[in-house]
This record gives sequence, C-alpha cells and structure tokens, in this order.
Amino acid sequence: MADDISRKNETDIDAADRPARRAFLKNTGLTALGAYVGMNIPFEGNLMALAQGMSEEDIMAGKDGLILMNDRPLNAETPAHLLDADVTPYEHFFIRNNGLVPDTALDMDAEGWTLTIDGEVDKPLELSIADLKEQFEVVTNRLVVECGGNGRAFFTPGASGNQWTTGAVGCADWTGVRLSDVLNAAGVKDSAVYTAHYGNDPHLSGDPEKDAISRGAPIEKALAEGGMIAWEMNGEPIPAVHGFPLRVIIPGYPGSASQKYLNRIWVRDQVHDGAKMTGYSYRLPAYPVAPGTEVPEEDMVIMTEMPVKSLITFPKSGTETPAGQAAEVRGHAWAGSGDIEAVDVSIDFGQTWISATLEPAKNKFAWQRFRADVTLPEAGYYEVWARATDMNGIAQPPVVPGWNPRGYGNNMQHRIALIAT
Ligand SMILES: Nc1nc2c(c(=O)[nH]1)N[C@H]1C(S)=C(S)[C@@H](COP(=O)(O)O)O[C@H]1N2
Ligand SMILES: [Mo]
Repeated sequence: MADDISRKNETDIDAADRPARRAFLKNTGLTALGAYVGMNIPFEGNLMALAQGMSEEDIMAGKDGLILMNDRPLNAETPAHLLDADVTPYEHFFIRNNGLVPDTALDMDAEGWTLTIDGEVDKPLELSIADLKEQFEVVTNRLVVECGGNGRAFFTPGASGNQWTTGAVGCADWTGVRLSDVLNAAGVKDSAVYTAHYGNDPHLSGDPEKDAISRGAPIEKALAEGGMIAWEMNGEPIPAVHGFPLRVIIPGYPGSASQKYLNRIWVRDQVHDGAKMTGYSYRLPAYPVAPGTEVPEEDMVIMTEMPVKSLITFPKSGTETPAGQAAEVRGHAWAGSGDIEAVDVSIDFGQTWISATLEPAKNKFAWQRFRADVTLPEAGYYEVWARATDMNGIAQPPVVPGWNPRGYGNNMQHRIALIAT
C-alpha cells in the first residue's frame, strides 16, 4: 500500500482501519510539514526546535521513540510496546500541547510561582509551591492521563485534530497535594459549580489576551478522590513539556482537564466557558448520531468520564512466536470510572475469550496490569485482541464506537498481530 507509508516497517493490523484517515489527510491538503504528521519516524527534534525557535534539547530532551503528530503545537504519541512499564517513564510519556511551552518551563524557573484559588470561595488563596508543601499533606498517586482524542485516527469519516492512534496515554507517579484539600482550605461556597484552570503557556498566535486552553471540572469531581495539584512526575520536578512547575490532575477525565503550567484555579458559579470548553471542543453529541452527521453546536455536551480501555504493550505487534507454545501477552487496563473488573484476550478475532490475570490498581485511577498466556495452534497469522470490563460491567466494543464530530472517546479493543512460526 503505497500510501500507508507510516506503517510500512511493522505488521500493524491497525492499518486496516486507515482508509478514513488517509482520505482525511488528502482532503485537507496538508502542506510539506503535514507530510510528517502521524508518520512513524523516529522523533525529529530539529523540526520542532526550528518551529519554536528554541534548542532541540530544551524542548525534547530525553524523549525516545515517540511518533510526531505535530510540531507547533508540539504533539507526539507513544507506540504501544513502549508503554509496557507499570509507570510510564518521562521518555515515553506522550505530549499534547495546545499552545507553546512557556519560558518559565523551558528555564525550569519556579522562582516566585504562585497558584491563585479564587472565585466562589470563602477565602481566596495565593500559594507558593513552598506553601503547598508546608500547608497540605503531600501525597503520591499513580494516575493515568489520556487525551480525549486518543484513537481519533480510527473514526470514519475522519475527524480533524491530531491523528492519535493508541498512544496518547500514560500513567505516571504524581507527587503533590490533594486538589480537594486545597479547595476545602479556601472554603468552597454553595454557589460553586465548576473549576476553571489556567496556565501560563502562550497561545500559538502569541496573543497574550488568548489562552491556549482553559478547561475545568464539575465541582463535585474536583472535590472527589484522586484530584491533585502536582509538582513532581516520577519523583522529579515535572518536566517542561508536562507542565513545570505545577499541574492539576483530574483523573478519569479527558487529559485536557489536567492543566499544565497551573497558576490559577477559579471556582465558578457556572459551567466554565474558557478556551476549548465550548463549541465542539471536548464535547460529544447529546444523542447517538450517524457517522458524518453535522451536529448543531447546541446539541454538544461536555465529555466527562473517559471510557474503559486497555492496551496490549507486550509483545510488539508483528512479533514472531513458536506455534504450540505458550506466549505471554500483557498490557494495562483503565477506566474513567475507576477500577477494572476483568480483562479478556482473544486469538480468534473475538470468537472465544481467555480471561487474563489482573493486578489490583496501586491506587484508584492507576492503570492495572493484565497478563495472559496464549498458545497459537499452528504456524500463521494471528491477532491478539484485548477487552477490558469496568466495575459497572461496561466492556470495550470490538469496533469504533459512537462517531462524533471531533473523534473523541474511541475505546475499541486494541489488537496486535502475532506471527506463529
Ligand atoms: N496549560 C496546558 N495544559 C494542558 C494542555 C495545554 O495545552 N496547556 N493540554 C491538555 C491536554 S489536551 C492533554 S491531553 C494533556 C496532556 O498532558 P501531557 O502533555 O503531559 O501528556 O495536558 C492538558 N493540559
Ligand atoms: Mo488532549
């Protein structure tokens, strides 16, 4: 397939789902830079350095094996086999920026950084990072961050935006304070409805009046278990591209709610209407629609809990394994609602399923390890499919679910190719 250049070096059965995406790319007539979009090339730091006028080391130091989606803003996803670790290391953690990386992050300069908590609170707070460390209990939690558009590349017709396949997700150990502790210290008023998160990353246009992104969460979610204000990722200060020096984490929600470069949480008396909260951004049709439907804007509702999902991280798609011998397949499963009940794998296109062993989550909203031994009966081509089921009995569908205009929430079962020899 001449036009499937992005996948030519691997046996990737996901290619079967590509036509929509190829058509989409052709139709939009992307320019020279667009030729890189979604290509499975090693990370090309120079390209980004040029785009942002900063050195390669500043922006992408230490990233390894990511697939570039876009360089301005910087977006890159992780191939599934590089997400095998229980805790996603910095080098393999996907990047999704809507604007530019702020200078404070590039310089790792937290001098004088403050976080303002204001709006519908009894006592507005202005907290330094030292204040956060001193005044609140410091906690570490393993939390998944997944972009709402992860899986977008598989929708038909295609949707505009980064053509994420499966790799806009990671699970890190975040150290900081509970979001609820900070909000409660400020005293949340009865009038509070929604949080509004702000960071200092410049808008792509450079216009200081515009926010790159400003999303939030319903106040009940912000006060619930799991929410954090973090300054460390995997025991190190949060790196530049992931939000240095502070970020909020709203686990289980689209990654966009987890504001990086956090300097203000405005508690609002209405649903937040900041950048990328309105219109079609991170919104789904209020009712099921046929693929390609032009849904009126007023019928779009904010996406909240991310759907149940799993990813096969070992072996790498296309791996050869001896026929008739057990081979380990493993990966992770997670759900916006919390814990996973079960993971099953299939080697016969979903006709029969084998139950995988499932490790408990380190804490709520961490992903959970699954493992299964599969024996491929004879030489030839197989696919391994994985299907996670959450605590509510909701399982991943075998096909792309619920088409929506911007391609959010695709939690179809992940599939890899396995070649028995
Ligand atoms: N300040 C700021 N926060 C942000 C974003 C951004 O562009 N600016 N992108 C959001 C989106 S859409 C996602 S999916 C996650 C990605 O986090 P990561 O880049 O650390 O993987 O950050 C969110 N927080
Ligand atoms: Mo995102």
